[in-house]
Amino acid sequence: MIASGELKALDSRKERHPESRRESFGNQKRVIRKAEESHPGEVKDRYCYRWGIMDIYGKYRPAMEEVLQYLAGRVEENGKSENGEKLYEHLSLRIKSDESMREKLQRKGLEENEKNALQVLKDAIGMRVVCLFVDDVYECVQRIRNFERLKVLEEKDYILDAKPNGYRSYHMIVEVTSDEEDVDGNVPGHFYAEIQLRTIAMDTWAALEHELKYKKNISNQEMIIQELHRCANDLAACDVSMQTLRKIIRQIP
Ligand code: 0O2
Repeated sequence: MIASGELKALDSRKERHPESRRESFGNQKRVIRKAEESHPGEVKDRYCYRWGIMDIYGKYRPAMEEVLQYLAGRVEENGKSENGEKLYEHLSLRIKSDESMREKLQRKGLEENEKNALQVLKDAIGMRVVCLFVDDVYECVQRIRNFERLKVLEEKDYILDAKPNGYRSYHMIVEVTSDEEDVDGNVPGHFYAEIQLRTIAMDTWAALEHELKYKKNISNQEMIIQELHRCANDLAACDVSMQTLRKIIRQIP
């Protein structure tokens, strides 16, 4: 991950030349290229819009970032239970990288353009809400359904109905309105986001499985798949136990 010191250095280069974008553009490109070599993908995604280089989201990137911040802000504002306890442990936010979005469009046989990236696929904007307990996941889902500017288009409960590999999570595809124009020229614009909600245990499993999925030349695939499935079930059993413990502790006068 790119260090914050390096980001500051890159930012300050732009601040030093605020009115001379054209003159310093060649130099900026060199700086980006150099930073890209050490942090593939990250720098380009962060700077290409700000520095005038378009990625697949074109001019819509600022609106996407605003939508993402709006979602995070609403979850933070609504993130306490009635007895004042935090409903979630942490949030993670991302705009799908230019590279991943292009790869996904290709995989789905779709042309690489703004409309397909922003409207046909609906997960360019993504927020993950990671909770301590399963009940809290459902409480967060309930609260999100009532957010202003937001319409729920689709919900998938992979907690109740885990994927065959053991993946558990609650997914919502939502439409969020923005003051900014969308890819169809509508103002207010319509943007789409995927919200994933899960417990820490589910999140840990997904992160490990994601890591292993990309390891090549695994000789004993069948055993690995079975073990991953077993781990997912063990973690799910832990989630149930923890939930029960909390209930018992809360009942103690
Ligand atoms: P990334 O990099 O996380 O964004 P689709 O979105 O069309 O590919 P589908 O079936 O419509 O697939 O969506 P689904 O099942 O709701 O899954 C979408 C996202 O959930 C994935 O996004 C993953 O983030 C996560 N996910 C789903 N299944 C698994 C799984 O088995 N293991 C792990 N680790 N994550 C999973 P992306 O676009 O694949 O990736």
